[in-house]
Amino acid sequence: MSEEYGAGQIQILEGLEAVRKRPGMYIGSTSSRGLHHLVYEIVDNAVDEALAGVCTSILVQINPDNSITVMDNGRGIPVGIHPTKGIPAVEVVFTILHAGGKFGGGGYKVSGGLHGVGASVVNALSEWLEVMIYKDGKVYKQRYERGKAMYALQEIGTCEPERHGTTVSFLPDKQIFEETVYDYSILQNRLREMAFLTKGLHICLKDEREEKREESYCYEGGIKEFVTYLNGSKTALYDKVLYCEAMKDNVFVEVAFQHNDSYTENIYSFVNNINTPEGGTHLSGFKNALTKTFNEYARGAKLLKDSEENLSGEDIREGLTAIISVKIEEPQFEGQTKQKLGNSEARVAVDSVVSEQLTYFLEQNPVIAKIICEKSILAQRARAAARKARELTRRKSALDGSALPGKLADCTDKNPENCEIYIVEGDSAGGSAKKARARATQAILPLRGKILNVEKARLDRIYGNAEIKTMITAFGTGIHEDFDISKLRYHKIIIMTDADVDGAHISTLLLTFLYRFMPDLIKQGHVYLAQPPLYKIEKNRKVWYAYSDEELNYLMETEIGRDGNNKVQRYKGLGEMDAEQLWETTMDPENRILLKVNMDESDLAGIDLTFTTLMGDKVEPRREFIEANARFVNNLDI
Ligand code: TTJ
Repeated sequence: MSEEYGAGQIQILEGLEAVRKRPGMYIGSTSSRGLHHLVYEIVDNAVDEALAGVCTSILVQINPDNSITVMDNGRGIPVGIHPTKGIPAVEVVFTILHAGGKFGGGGYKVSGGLHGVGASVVNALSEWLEVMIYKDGKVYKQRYERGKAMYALQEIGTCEPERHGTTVSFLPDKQIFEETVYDYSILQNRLREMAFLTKGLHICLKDEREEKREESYCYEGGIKEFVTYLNGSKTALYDKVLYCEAMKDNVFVEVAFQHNDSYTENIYSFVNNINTPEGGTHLSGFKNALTKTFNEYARGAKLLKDSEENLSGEDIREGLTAIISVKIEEPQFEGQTKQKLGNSEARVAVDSVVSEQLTYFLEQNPVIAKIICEKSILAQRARAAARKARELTRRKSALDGSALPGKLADCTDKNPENCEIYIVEGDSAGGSAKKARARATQAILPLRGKILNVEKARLDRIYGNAEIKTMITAFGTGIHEDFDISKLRYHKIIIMTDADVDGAHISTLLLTFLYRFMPDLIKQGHVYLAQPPLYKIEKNRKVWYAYSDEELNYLMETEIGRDGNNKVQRYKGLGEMDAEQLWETTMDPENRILLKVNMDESDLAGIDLTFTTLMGDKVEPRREFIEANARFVNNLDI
């Protein structure tokens, strides 16, 4: 670039240099998460155009080199000279920090509340970025490398006068990101969610790398269809999805919900299209309205007698799937992770919109109203029974502080950081594990047979279940509202099951329990799956273990050789290994392979779907899921 920089341009570069120095401050992290964040940042801008009603379609493409192209048919970023910066508005957007805002038009910019760091951050963190604008029959282009404009905005040709839109392509910088390969399914989940949240918007995702894939999302019903989708693998209690929508005190409120016959509550809240996993004022406004309105209705309809207690919020939300989506001009985020909405006007708006429209709906739909009230009353009774069961266990352990389950072979070290607990399927494998273990740090808890499927049981049964009680006591953390992670007795909880279909099923049952009742154990990385080997190969008194078919083949081709005299043993279960083998292959911290169970908190809906699909009672979706995700068994990202 031959032009000299003016003072303004030097400032610009200093701004973007700051982004390159501390990328984490702007996009959270430089891991895979940050990498995908770049795409959302650009897509958010296009979605803003859609929310303004001037863009109907967005294409997101993963190119063969893992660069990304985002194309919209909006008005096109303005190209006129910016009144104070003296450069084209588009260049301001891509080179000045915090200049993501709209120009002219006095737009109601809502998306990007949490990310919202703007396109200039993406530019700063890209090896190169190119923007093309189609506007008034002309095509404009500019290219940047690591944030620096390579030339002034150029008019590069003409287009049909009807055509309008913006196309941005960028290649994330390998100097910045630890991971530079895009994951189709991560983009897929977020873009599908975006499409649900913006009714009528077409979003197309295209993968142009080796494995070509393409999918389009467009939901005329918006979040109403989102609820149907989430309840897809469950059994809905009634066929309507309740839906409210209104603008109230400058807050746009949209709520959709439907109950299913399960016992878990499944509510996702969003502010300006961004998920708020920790909820906030919009969520509490919704819960408040729901509790109040159903109690009023149940009393009025004499479904709840004068002598009976009010239904609690939890009772009414048992088996509820709901989406709450609000759009507000200046979202305030609170809490440690800044994922909790703080604006009090959102609480008031959601509460009043839901109360008013739900009261009307219940009066118009007495059959549905009754179904929900009756389910809530059953939940209320089960909860009272569960409370008794829980108090009983609590009292027992209070009498004798060390009342650990008899089946537990505890370790001697008392520092939880050093300690591990192996949850083992069956008494015989449990016996081998007890012999094999390092007594100081490894505790063994054998469980008998299949544990209770918590997706299909009410609280009273869950608390009454012996295997579950045993685990809760052994972990030491308590459960549900009593959960306290600081009391965790082992920093590694290791699930060890046979490497077969039954074993995978038991692992899934255990993970379901942990996910539903002690999600923090997973979130904070305390849960692991042991990986027992599938094969033992012996030749000339040497021994190898293979943990997959691929590994077996590899060993046979290389080290071992296919010639005659070697002996391959397929392990069907942990029980076939003696204590020494079990130690060597699966438990010895020096040699074992442990898979850490992660959860992607940006896709809670996806996780929920995984569990209800695997554990719920509809057979067809489960079969399809297992066929499509055979890898789940080996892949620990739930
Ligand atoms: C702002 O108001 C006047 C007309 O143009 C509006 C605008 O900024 N439109 C706009 C921006 N459309 N699309 C974008 C955009 C698209 C992508 C893919 C990326 C970025 C940074 C902006």
